[in-house]
Amino acid sequence: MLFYDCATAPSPRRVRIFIAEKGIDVPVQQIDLRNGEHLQPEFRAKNPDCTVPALELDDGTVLAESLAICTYLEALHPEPPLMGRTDVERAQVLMWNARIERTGLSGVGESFRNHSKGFIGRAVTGSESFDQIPQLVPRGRRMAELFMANLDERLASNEFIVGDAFTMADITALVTIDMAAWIKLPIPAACEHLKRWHDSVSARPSART
Ligand SMILES: N[C@@H](CCC(=O)N[C@@H](CS)C(=O)NCC(=O)O)C(=O)O
Repeated sequence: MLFYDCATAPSPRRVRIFIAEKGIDVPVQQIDLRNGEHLQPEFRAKNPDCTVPALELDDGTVLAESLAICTYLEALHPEPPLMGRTDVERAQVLMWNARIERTGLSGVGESFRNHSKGFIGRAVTGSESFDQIPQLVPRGRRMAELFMANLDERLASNEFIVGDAFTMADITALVTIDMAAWIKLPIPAACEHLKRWHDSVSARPSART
């Protein structure tokens, strides 16, 4: 098994945190996104989507997408459960994870990539080139603000995003909140539940990655 990572990128950090929570050892190869290594033929042949994270299995199968990779690792290493302990929890983890990706991660990503000089011509992740659209900068920020407000409401009555256990949904949200620093969007003072949760999940050893 080989994990294609990029130490400075948020999406593979989701898998790094997951692996650290599981306490497993997975060999890692760094992909230099800044210098476009993900667009070169060698990596493109592994993952035609040209994104990290990716996980190459011993039979040559390559899995991409954080959620797919983590679902596979959960099946191999069920303890501790990070994808939900019951059918309902498993569904809730998927529901919240999708919501966080659609609102928070997309919002922060759009706001950052459509503004940063480093992403001129690379406004969308992946194999194709897309121009920046300046109007998406404030729209993405607004999406991220709403994401934080909605999550704060959820965390008012839940220790973690899905009840009383740390899951993949918390990992995706943690990475999103930390990435929001790139667009200078801190947790608003009014979001006290979100702040309590963020302090708690950031203190886990896995979050240091
Ligand atoms: N939904 C995907 C997102 C993957 C993704 O966008 N990864 C970024 C790094 S955070 C990437 O590979 N970027 C390459 C690029 O900028 O073209 C996942 O979670 O696996």
